[in-house]
Amino acid sequence: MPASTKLTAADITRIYRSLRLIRRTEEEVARIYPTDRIKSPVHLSIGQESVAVGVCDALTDADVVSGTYRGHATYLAKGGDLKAMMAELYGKATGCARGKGGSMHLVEMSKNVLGASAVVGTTIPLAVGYAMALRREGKGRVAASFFGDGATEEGVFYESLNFASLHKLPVVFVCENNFYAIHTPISKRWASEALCGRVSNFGIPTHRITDSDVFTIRRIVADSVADMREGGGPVFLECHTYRWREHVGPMEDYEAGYRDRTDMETWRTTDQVERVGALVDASTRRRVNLEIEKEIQAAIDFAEQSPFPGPEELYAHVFAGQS
Ligand SMILES: Cc1ncc(C[n+]2csc(CCOP(=O)(O)OP(=O)(O)O)c2C)c(N)n1
Ligand SMILES: [Mg+2]
Repeated sequence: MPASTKLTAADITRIYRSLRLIRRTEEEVARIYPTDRIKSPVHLSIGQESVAVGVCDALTDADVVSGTYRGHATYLAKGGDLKAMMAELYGKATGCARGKGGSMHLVEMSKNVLGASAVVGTTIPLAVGYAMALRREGKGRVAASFFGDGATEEGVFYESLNFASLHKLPVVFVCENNFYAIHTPISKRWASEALCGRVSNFGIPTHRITDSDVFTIRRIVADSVADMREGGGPVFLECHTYRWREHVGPMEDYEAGYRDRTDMETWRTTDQVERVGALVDASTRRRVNLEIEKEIQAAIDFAEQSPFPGPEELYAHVFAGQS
Protein backbone atom coordinates (compact mmCIF):
# COMPACT_ATOMS: atom_id res chain seq x y z
CA MET A 1 0.00 0.00 0.00
CA PRO A 2 1.89 3.06 -1.18
CA ALA A 3 1.40 6.13 1.01
CA SER A 4 0.43 8.64 -1.63
CA THR A 5 -1.71 11.58 -0.54
CA LYS A 6 -3.77 11.66 -3.74
CA LEU A 7 -6.29 8.86 -3.43
CA THR A 8 -7.63 6.91 -6.39
CA ALA A 9 -10.93 5.03 -6.53
CA ALA A 10 -8.95 1.84 -5.86
CA ASP A 11 -7.44 3.43 -2.73
CA ILE A 12 -10.88 4.40 -1.44
CA THR A 13 -12.24 0.92 -2.13
CA ARG A 14 -9.28 -0.62 -0.28
CA ILE A 15 -9.86 1.67 2.71
CA TYR A 16 -13.59 0.87 2.71
CA ARG A 17 -12.85 -2.83 2.52
CA SER A 18 -10.60 -2.63 5.55
CA LEU A 19 -13.11 -0.59 7.58
CA ARG A 20 -15.98 -2.87 6.67
CA LEU A 21 -14.02 -6.08 7.28
CA ILE A 22 -13.21 -4.97 10.82
CA ARG A 23 -16.79 -3.83 11.54
CA ARG A 24 -18.41 -7.00 10.23
CA THR A 25 -15.85 -9.30 11.83
CA GLU A 26 -16.45 -7.77 15.24
CA GLU A 27 -20.23 -7.85 14.76
CA GLU A 28 -19.90 -11.58 14.06
CA VAL A 29 -17.64 -12.01 17.09
CA ALA A 30 -20.33 -10.30 19.19
CA ARG A 31 -22.99 -12.60 17.71
CA ILE A 32 -21.02 -15.78 18.41
CA TYR A 33 -19.72 -14.74 21.82
CA PRO A 34 -22.76 -15.75 23.92
CA THR A 35 -22.41 -19.36 22.65
CA ASP A 36 -19.15 -19.65 24.64
CA ARG A 37 -17.28 -20.97 21.63
CA ILE A 38 -15.01 -17.92 21.79
CA LYS A 39 -12.79 -18.69 24.73
CA SER A 40 -11.27 -15.32 25.58
CA PRO A 41 -12.63 -11.94 26.65
CA VAL A 42 -13.17 -9.60 23.70
CA HIS A 43 -12.62 -5.83 23.66
CA LEU A 44 -14.41 -4.65 20.53
CA SER A 45 -13.47 -1.55 18.59
CA ILE A 46 -16.79 -1.19 16.76
CA GLY A 47 -17.02 2.57 16.09
CA GLN A 48 -13.25 3.07 16.39
CA GLU A 49 -12.13 1.36 13.14
CA SER A 50 -11.01 4.48 11.28
CA VAL A 51 -8.01 5.08 13.53
CA ALA A 52 -6.35 1.72 12.84
CA VAL A 53 -7.31 1.84 9.16
CA GLY A 54 -6.18 5.44 8.60
CA VAL A 55 -2.81 4.78 10.21
CA CYS A 56 -2.12 1.35 8.73
CA ASP A 57 -3.12 2.35 5.21
CA ALA A 58 -0.29 4.91 5.26
CA LEU A 59 2.26 2.26 6.27
CA THR A 60 3.99 -0.40 4.20
CA ASP A 61 4.01 -4.13 4.98
CA ALA A 62 7.56 -3.71 6.30
CA ASP A 63 6.54 -1.13 8.91
CA VAL A 64 5.71 -2.34 12.40
CA VAL A 65 2.58 -1.85 14.52
CA SER A 66 2.07 -2.36 18.21
CA GLY A 67 -1.50 -2.53 19.52
CA THR A 68 -3.40 -3.30 22.69
CA TYR A 69 -5.90 -5.78 24.09
CA ARG A 70 -8.47 -3.84 21.96
CA GLY A 71 -6.46 -5.02 18.99
CA HIS A 72 -8.63 -6.72 16.36
CA ALA A 73 -8.67 -3.54 14.26
CA THR A 74 -4.91 -2.99 14.36
CA TYR A 75 -4.24 -6.63 13.50
CA LEU A 76 -6.68 -6.71 10.58
CA ALA A 77 -5.83 -3.23 9.25
CA LYS A 78 -2.15 -4.25 9.08
CA GLY A 79 -3.08 -7.34 7.05
CA GLY A 80 -3.17 -9.97 9.80
CA ASP A 81 -4.81 -13.22 8.70
CA LEU A 82 -8.51 -13.36 9.62
CA LYS A 83 -8.62 -17.16 9.92
CA ALA A 84 -5.69 -17.14 12.35
CA MET A 85 -7.35 -14.37 14.36
CA MET A 86 -10.70 -16.14 14.60
CA ALA A 87 -9.00 -19.41 15.57
CA GLU A 88 -7.08 -17.53 18.27
CA LEU A 89 -10.33 -16.22 19.73
CA TYR A 90 -11.63 -19.81 19.78
CA GLY A 91 -8.43 -20.95 21.58
CA LYS A 92 -7.50 -23.26 18.72
CA ALA A 93 -4.03 -24.53 17.79
CA THR A 94 -4.25 -22.83 14.39
CA GLY A 95 -4.60 -19.40 16.01
CA CYS A 96 -2.05 -16.66 15.46
CA ALA A 97 -0.70 -17.26 18.99
CA ARG A 98 -1.39 -21.02 18.69
CA GLY A 99 -4.48 -20.67 20.85
CA LYS A 100 -2.56 -19.61 23.94
CA GLY A 101 -3.21 -15.89 23.93
CA GLY A 102 -6.76 -15.18 22.81
CA SER A 103 -8.17 -11.89 21.64
CA MET A 104 -5.94 -9.72 23.82
CA HIS A 105 -2.67 -11.19 22.54
CA LEU A 106 -2.88 -11.15 18.76
CA VAL A 107 0.46 -11.35 16.97
CA GLU A 108 1.53 -11.80 13.34
CA MET A 109 5.21 -11.16 12.80
CA SER A 110 4.99 -11.96 9.07
CA LYS A 111 2.87 -8.78 8.84
CA ASN A 112 4.93 -6.95 11.47
CA VAL A 113 2.14 -6.94 14.03
CA LEU A 114 3.92 -7.09 17.40
CA GLY A 115 2.33 -9.14 20.18
CA ALA A 116 -0.21 -7.20 22.22
CA SER A 117 -0.69 -7.17 25.98
CA ALA A 118 -3.55 -6.75 28.44
CA VAL A 119 -1.44 -4.56 30.72
CA VAL A 120 -2.24 -0.95 29.93
CA GLY A 121 0.67 1.06 28.52
CA THR A 122 3.16 -1.80 28.28
CA THR A 123 3.32 -1.96 24.51
CA ILE A 124 4.31 1.71 24.14
CA PRO A 125 7.97 1.24 25.19
CA LEU A 126 8.13 -1.97 23.14
CA ALA A 127 7.22 0.02 20.03
CA VAL A 128 9.84 2.63 20.90
CA GLY A 129 12.47 -0.07 21.34
CA TYR A 130 11.45 -1.52 18.01
CA ALA A 131 11.70 1.93 16.42
CA MET A 132 15.23 2.19 17.77
CA ALA A 133 16.12 -1.13 16.14
CA LEU A 134 14.51 0.02 12.88
CA ARG A 135 16.52 3.25 12.87
CA ARG A 136 19.71 1.29 13.38
CA GLU A 137 18.71 -1.11 10.63
CA GLY A 138 18.75 1.92 8.31
CA LYS A 139 16.07 0.80 5.84
CA GLY A 140 13.63 3.63 6.57
CA ARG A 141 11.04 1.46 8.30
CA VAL A 142 8.86 2.99 11.02
CA ALA A 143 6.83 1.76 14.01
CA ALA A 144 3.30 2.82 15.00
CA SER A 145 2.23 2.49 18.62
CA PHE A 146 -1.53 2.38 19.37
CA PHE A 147 -2.86 2.96 22.90
CA GLY A 148 -5.90 4.37 24.68
CA ASP A 149 -6.43 7.63 26.55
CA GLY A 150 -6.10 5.68 29.81
CA ALA A 151 -2.60 4.54 28.84
CA THR A 152 -1.41 8.15 28.73
CA GLU A 153 -1.75 8.17 32.54
CA GLU A 154 1.01 5.59 32.88
CA GLY A 155 4.50 6.87 33.68
CA VAL A 156 5.99 4.72 30.95
CA PHE A 157 4.11 6.78 28.37
CA TYR A 158 6.11 9.89 29.30
CA GLU A 159 9.38 7.96 29.54
CA SER A 160 8.71 6.62 26.05
CA LEU A 161 7.93 10.07 24.62
CA ASN A 162 11.12 11.47 26.11
CA PHE A 163 13.31 8.64 24.85
CA ALA A 164 11.80 8.65 21.36
CA SER A 165 12.18 12.42 21.01
CA LEU A 166 15.71 12.51 22.44
CA HIS A 167 16.89 9.84 20.00
CA LYS A 168 14.68 11.03 17.08
CA LEU A 169 13.18 7.58 16.64
CA PRO A 170 10.77 6.74 13.79
CA VAL A 171 7.65 6.13 15.83
CA VAL A 172 4.06 7.26 15.27
CA PHE A 173 2.32 7.52 18.65
CA VAL A 174 -1.41 7.00 18.15
CA CYS A 175 -3.73 7.73 21.07
CA GLU A 176 -7.20 6.29 20.46
CA ASN A 177 -9.02 8.74 22.71
CA ASN A 178 -12.48 7.25 23.28
CA PHE A 179 -12.92 9.41 26.42
CA TYR A 180 -13.17 6.50 28.87
CA ALA A 181 -10.90 4.13 30.74
CA ILE A 182 -13.38 1.34 31.42
CA HIS A 183 -16.20 3.41 33.00
CA THR A 184 -14.25 6.48 34.12
CA PRO A 185 -14.47 9.60 31.93
CA ILE A 186 -11.52 11.86 31.27
CA SER A 187 -13.14 14.64 33.32
CA LYS A 188 -12.57 12.52 36.45
CA ARG A 189 -9.01 11.55 35.52
CA TRP A 190 -7.17 14.41 33.85
CA ALA A 191 -6.34 17.71 35.57
CA SER A 192 -6.06 19.21 32.08
CA GLU A 193 -7.43 17.91 28.80
CA ALA A 194 -4.46 19.40 26.90
CA LEU A 195 -2.97 16.03 26.01
CA CYS A 196 -1.25 17.35 22.89
CA GLY A 197 0.23 20.17 24.98
CA ARG A 198 1.71 17.65 27.42
CA VAL A 199 3.22 15.69 24.54
CA SER A 200 4.58 18.73 22.67
CA ASN A 201 6.59 19.63 25.78
CA PHE A 202 8.82 16.73 24.77
CA GLY A 203 9.52 18.39 21.43
CA ILE A 204 7.21 16.09 19.49
CA PRO A 205 4.87 17.46 16.77
CA THR A 206 1.24 16.73 17.63
CA HIS A 207 -2.04 16.44 15.72
CA ARG A 208 -5.51 16.39 17.24
CA ILE A 209 -8.13 14.78 14.99
CA THR A 210 -11.56 15.27 16.54
CA ASP A 211 -13.86 13.74 13.91
CA SER A 212 -12.27 10.31 13.31
CA ASP A 213 -11.95 11.11 9.60
CA VAL A 214 -10.04 8.21 8.09
CA PHE A 215 -8.59 10.28 5.25
CA THR A 216 -7.29 13.00 7.59
CA ILE A 217 -5.63 10.40 9.79
CA ARG A 218 -4.13 8.69 6.75
CA ARG A 219 -2.79 11.96 5.28
CA ILE A 220 -1.14 13.06 8.53
CA VAL A 221 0.51 9.67 8.99
CA ALA A 222 1.63 9.51 5.33
CA ASP A 223 3.29 12.93 5.62
CA SER A 224 4.87 12.10 8.97
CA VAL A 225 6.32 8.75 7.95
CA ALA A 226 7.76 10.23 4.74
CA ASP A 227 9.81 12.51 7.01
CA MET A 228 10.74 9.68 9.39
CA ARG A 229 12.01 7.52 6.56
CA GLU A 230 14.51 10.31 5.84
CA GLY A 231 15.71 10.41 9.45
CA GLY A 232 12.96 12.47 11.13
CA GLY A 233 11.78 11.80 14.69
CA PRO A 234 8.45 10.87 16.28
CA VAL A 235 4.97 12.30 15.82
CA PHE A 236 1.91 12.11 18.06
CA LEU A 237 -1.74 11.79 16.99
CA GLU A 238 -4.63 12.23 19.39
CA CYS A 239 -7.57 10.66 17.55
CA HIS A 240 -10.96 11.25 19.10
CA THR A 241 -13.21 8.26 18.61
CA TYR A 242 -16.01 6.41 20.36
CA ARG A 243 -16.47 2.85 21.60
CA TRP A 244 -20.02 1.79 20.72
CA ARG A 245 -20.08 -1.42 22.78
CA GLU A 246 -19.22 -2.18 26.41
CA HIS A 247 -15.59 -2.01 27.57
CA VAL A 248 -15.21 -5.77 27.42
CA GLY A 249 -17.78 -8.13 25.94
CA PRO A 250 -20.24 -8.12 23.05
CA MET A 251 -23.07 -5.98 24.46
CA GLU A 252 -23.99 -2.31 24.60
CA ASP A 253 -23.89 -0.75 28.09
CA TYR A 254 -25.81 2.51 27.87
CA GLU A 255 -27.96 1.43 30.82
CA ALA A 256 -24.92 1.16 33.10
CA GLY A 257 -25.18 4.84 33.99
CA TYR A 258 -21.68 6.11 33.19
CA ARG A 259 -22.45 7.46 29.69
CA ASP A 260 -25.34 8.38 27.50
CA ARG A 261 -26.58 6.72 24.32
CA THR A 262 -26.97 10.15 22.70
CA ASP A 263 -23.14 10.47 22.62
CA MET A 264 -22.93 7.32 20.52
CA GLU A 265 -25.76 8.52 18.31
CA THR A 266 -23.81 11.71 17.58
CA TRP A 267 -20.72 9.69 16.64
CA ARG A 268 -22.85 7.39 14.50
CA THR A 269 -23.71 10.31 12.22
CA THR A 270 -20.07 10.44 11.12
CA ASP A 271 -19.58 6.67 11.00
CA GLN A 272 -16.57 6.15 8.75
CA VAL A 273 -17.66 2.73 7.50
CA GLU A 274 -20.81 4.26 6.07
CA ARG A 275 -19.20 7.49 4.92
CA VAL A 276 -16.40 5.83 3.00
CA GLY A 277 -18.81 3.19 1.72
CA ALA A 278 -20.90 5.97 0.19
CA LEU A 279 -17.86 7.06 -1.86
CA VAL A 280 -17.54 3.62 -3.47
CA ASP A 281 -19.77 2.92 -6.46
CA ALA A 282 -22.73 0.70 -5.62
CA SER A 283 -21.76 -2.40 -7.62
CA THR A 284 -18.20 -2.40 -6.27
CA ARG A 285 -19.55 -1.93 -2.75
CA ARG A 286 -21.90 -4.90 -3.17
CA ARG A 287 -19.05 -7.06 -4.45
CA VAL A 288 -16.74 -6.04 -1.60
CA ASN A 289 -19.46 -6.64 0.99
CA LEU A 290 -20.13 -10.10 -0.41
CA GLU A 291 -16.44 -11.00 -0.44
CA ILE A 292 -16.13 -9.89 3.16
CA GLU A 293 -19.09 -12.04 4.27
CA LYS A 294 -17.53 -15.06 2.57
CA GLU A 295 -14.15 -14.35 4.13
CA ILE A 296 -15.65 -14.06 7.61
CA GLN A 297 -17.70 -17.23 7.22
CA ALA A 298 -14.59 -19.11 6.03
CA ALA A 299 -12.70 -17.85 9.11
CA ILE A 300 -15.49 -18.96 11.45
CA ASP A 301 -15.61 -22.41 9.79
CA PHE A 302 -11.82 -22.66 10.04
CA ALA A 303 -11.88 -21.77 13.75
CA GLU A 304 -14.71 -24.18 14.51
CA GLN A 305 -13.07 -27.09 12.67
CA SER A 306 -9.55 -26.55 14.04
CA PRO A 307 -8.27 -28.63 16.96
CA PHE A 308 -7.48 -27.31 20.42
CA PRO A 309 -3.76 -27.27 21.29
CA GLY A 310 -2.43 -30.55 22.72
CA PRO A 311 -0.87 -30.79 26.19
CA GLU A 312 2.64 -30.76 24.65
CA GLU A 313 1.99 -27.11 23.70
CA LEU A 314 2.09 -26.17 27.39
CA TYR A 315 5.89 -26.14 27.35
CA ALA A 316 6.43 -24.93 23.78
CA HIS A 317 7.30 -21.26 23.17
CA VAL A 318 8.13 -20.62 26.80
CA PHE A 319 11.72 -19.59 26.07
CA ALA A 320 13.16 -17.77 23.04
CA GLY A 321 14.30 -20.14 20.32
CA GLN A 322 11.78 -22.89 21.13
CA SER A 323 9.59 -23.98 18.24
C1 LIG B 1 -1.47 -1.42 34.28
C2 LIG B 1 -2.93 -1.71 34.21
N1 LIG B 1 -3.76 -1.02 35.01
C3 LIG B 1 -5.09 -1.26 34.97
C4 LIG B 1 -5.60 -2.21 34.13
C5 LIG B 1 -7.10 -2.48 34.06
N2 LIG B 1 -7.60 -1.89 32.82
C6 LIG B 1 -7.83 -2.67 31.75
S1 LIG B 1 -8.36 -1.79 30.43
C7 LIG B 1 -8.31 -0.35 31.29
C8 LIG B 1 -8.74 0.94 30.65
C9 LIG B 1 -7.75 1.50 29.73
O1 LIG B 1 -8.36 2.55 29.05
P1 LIG B 1 -7.77 3.13 27.72
O2 LIG B 1 -6.28 3.13 27.77
O3 LIG B 1 -8.42 4.45 27.49
O4 LIG B 1 -8.19 2.08 26.60
P2 LIG B 1 -9.63 1.64 26.08
O5 LIG B 1 -10.00 0.42 26.86
O6 LIG B 1 -10.57 2.77 26.28
O7 LIG B 1 -9.43 1.30 24.64
C10 LIG B 1 -7.87 -0.57 32.59
C11 LIG B 1 -7.73 0.48 33.61
C12 LIG B 1 -4.69 -2.94 33.32
N3 LIG B 1 -5.11 -3.88 32.48
N4 LIG B 1 -3.37 -2.64 33.36
MG1 LIG C 1 -10.16 4.84 26.46
